[in-house]
Amino acid sequence: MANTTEKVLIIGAGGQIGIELTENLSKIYGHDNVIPSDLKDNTVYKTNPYEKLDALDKTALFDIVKKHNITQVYHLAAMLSATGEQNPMFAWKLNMESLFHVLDLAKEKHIKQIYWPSSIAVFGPTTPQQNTPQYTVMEPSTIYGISKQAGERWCEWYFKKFNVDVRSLRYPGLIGWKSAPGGGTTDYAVHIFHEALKKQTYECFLSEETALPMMHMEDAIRATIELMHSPAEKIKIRGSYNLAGISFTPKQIADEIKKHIPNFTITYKSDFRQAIADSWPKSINDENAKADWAWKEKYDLPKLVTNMLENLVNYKF
Ligand code: NAD
Ligand code: AKB
Repeated sequence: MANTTEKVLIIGAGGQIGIELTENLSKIYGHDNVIPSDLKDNTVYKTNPYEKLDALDKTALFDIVKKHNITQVYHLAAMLSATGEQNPMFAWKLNMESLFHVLDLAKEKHIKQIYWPSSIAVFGPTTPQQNTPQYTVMEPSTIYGISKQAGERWCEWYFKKFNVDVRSLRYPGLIGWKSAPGGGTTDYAVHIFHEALKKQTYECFLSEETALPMMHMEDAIRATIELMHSPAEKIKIRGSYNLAGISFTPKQIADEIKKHIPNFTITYKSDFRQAIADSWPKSINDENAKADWAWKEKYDLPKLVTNMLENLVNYKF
């Protein structure tokens, strides 16, 4: 589907999601029409026009939007749950101020559409942990979760007040083989595959029974693009949609890996990320996404493990 009227800016395109999202959006809109940007120097993109951008620099962001006649922004830059707890004030600043800059671009009619990801981190220890509903108690206990919850409220407010077409998903932990994770609590579920292939053993920073919602990156990217391509009238939630994926524990993923690598072993040594994981849902209810824009995931745990191992065997970061 080549659509040359759209020009897409991706902020935080050098990260775990950005790399795969840029690749997929480039297939849809063409490489020239998808502009990856990041704080980092470009070491990834050969055929897209790349911009080095600090998402906190509103003037630079505005200049890039004008220079490329941007119509849509996917705003991914953020500090995640584990790194956010190490640097709470900066995590709050980055996660909130950069979102305001992007929301204001749409309010001032410089761009037409925004995608901004939220997270299961919006939930907290007082939230029901099984089959967590879309609407429930939300008292997040990390700065990351607090910033995502506040961000959701701001997105809905900009939609209601200024008709800003902003769309969002509460991603679970994302697992992909094309890019490395960047400082989250769910990162173990990516690291485990690399270590299983390299050393046949992995020391997990969460305990063996810590269930968390997770999702294959391919499903997450497809959900993002399907949400963004849905007619506006189907998008009933302008805060952020629950997205369920697959729920499993470190022990369950290790057992699944052992079916492919029989001598794989796992040990457990919880660190500060255990408390974060314990405050999050164990499984998510995403019936609103299913009902409103026909969401359906493809990956279960066996399929995810097979796909990760098959692809990572020959992959070098
Ligand atoms: P990541 O840490 O891998 O990537 C973030 C990117 O943003 C990095 O390349 C970083 O260099 C860039 N960045 C940081 N500060 C910047 C700044 N000031 N200006 C421009 N770029 C900057 O993160 P990710 O996993 O790709 O996550 C992307 C988004 O998705 C985040 O908002 C995150 O909260 C959300 N999310 C991710 C997951 C997950 O499991 N990966 C789950 C839920 C939500
Ligand atoms: C993290 O662990 O911080 C992220 C997330 C679930 O938002 N992967």
